Amino acid sequence: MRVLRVSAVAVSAMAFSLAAGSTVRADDKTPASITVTFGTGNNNATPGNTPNHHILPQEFKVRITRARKLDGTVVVVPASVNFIVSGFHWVWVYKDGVSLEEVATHIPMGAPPLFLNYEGPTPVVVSNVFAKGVFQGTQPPFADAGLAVPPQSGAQNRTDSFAFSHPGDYLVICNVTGHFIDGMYAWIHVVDEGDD
Ligand SMILES: [Cu+2]
Repeated sequence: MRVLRVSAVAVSAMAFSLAAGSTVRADDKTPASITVTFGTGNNNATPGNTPNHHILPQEFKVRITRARKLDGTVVVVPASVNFIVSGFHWVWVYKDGVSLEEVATHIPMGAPPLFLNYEGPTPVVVSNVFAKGVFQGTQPPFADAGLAVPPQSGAQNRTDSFAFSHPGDYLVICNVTGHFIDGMYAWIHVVDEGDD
């Protein structure tokens, strides 16, 4: 019985080493994916809503990794950022090299428009936006807003996932101008495996 138990341990240890050898392993200093809070508008609606207008964490790092397909081919796996979007927001991620100052200085004078929609100095030839999240519609009516005051809708709440295949420093903002003015922006630092 004792011999059997030792054998079982040996077999499971061997199975573990086989499993470990079947994937491309990286150290765990920087995650390959991260979950980011993009607004918290479900339970903190207040006049002005400033407490809702934040991205958490405001600065973070994710890594590009490698993995093996079933046939053994090694492939690049993009770094992944999963925004949990709660309430009326719109994720816009700018390309590497676009600064916070550049975007902030293009907020129009006077009453801020509902959406900033800044894609580079006009005339825009090539957009400086890397990727946009799902357009949530135009405030205020949502199909199932119901009778809640203020109106709330499950349709506003979603996950927007983005993949990054190239290292860089990416600015992400909420494209709702008033939210951006309230500080709704963050920095995504994408590193390649072994670069951090
Ligand atoms: Cu927002």
